[in-house]
Amino acid sequence: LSVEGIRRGLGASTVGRHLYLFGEVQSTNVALRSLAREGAVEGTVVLAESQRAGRGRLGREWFSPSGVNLYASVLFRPHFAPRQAPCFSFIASLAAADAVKELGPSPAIKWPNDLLVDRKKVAGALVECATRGDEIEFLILGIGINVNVPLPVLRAALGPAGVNATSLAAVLGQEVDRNALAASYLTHLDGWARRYKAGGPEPILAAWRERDILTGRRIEVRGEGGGFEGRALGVDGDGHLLVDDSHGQRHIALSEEIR
Ligand code: BT5
Repeated sequence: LSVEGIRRGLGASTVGRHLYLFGEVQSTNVALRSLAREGAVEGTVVLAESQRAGRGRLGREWFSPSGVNLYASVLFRPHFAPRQAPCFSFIASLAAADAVKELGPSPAIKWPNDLLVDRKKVAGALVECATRGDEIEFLILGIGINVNVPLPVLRAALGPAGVNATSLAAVLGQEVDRNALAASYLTHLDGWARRYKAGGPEPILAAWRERDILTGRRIEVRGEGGGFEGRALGVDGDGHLLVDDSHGQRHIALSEEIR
């Protein structure tokens, strides 16, 4: 990765105004959070070649080997209530989907923010918010994309979960230019953020629903208090997943794991 290489392909007005590229960090989300606390402007981006402690949702880990993938976090300072954050976060997977589609494969999105190619996960997004009272102080959208990591390495690192993961190089049968992919992702993210600003959640939700793989399917919901089976009905206006269980009871999933 190189800042010049990424800048060459970048066509964004806000995202990427400041671009930091690190060798190794604990987590790009954590590094960007420190910059945000020091007053970094909206659109500031942190990328790293590797992460010591890449984070997934719910305290899980994100496998982040060096020099082969993308780990990127982008800072937003939106003027909306914290309840709008989940829907806004959909722009990360939409932008990643656009960037991947330019390479060939047509990806699907699994709620809330997994990107799947051939039903296997190639990318995941993590949204983190800092709030002050009823307002968002800043919001960080982190994305990890498996780009050129060899499949055996990915599978060995993830254990049994590895069968559900893949990389772009594995899907395409050739290595992918990470600078070009990063530029494309950031450019699309900028576009989606502008669309959200102009039109609110609806255009985002409409695009997201087109790629959503869960709606209408039988699923298993796993939360802290146990799990249940049901049918996914789709997302509501807040970006939460609606599920009917086998007794016809309606549930609203906020952050649970779906299978
Ligand atoms: C996610 O979590 O999918 C969000 C991942 C976000 C990572 C980015 S990298 C840049 C930024 N900085 C960070 O520290 N994080 C963000 P979740 O839905 O919880 O998925 C995590 C689960 O996916 C793990 O429990 C594993 O089973 C699996 N997993 C871990 N690493 C993976 C990888 N590289 N590829 C595919 N699956 C993986």
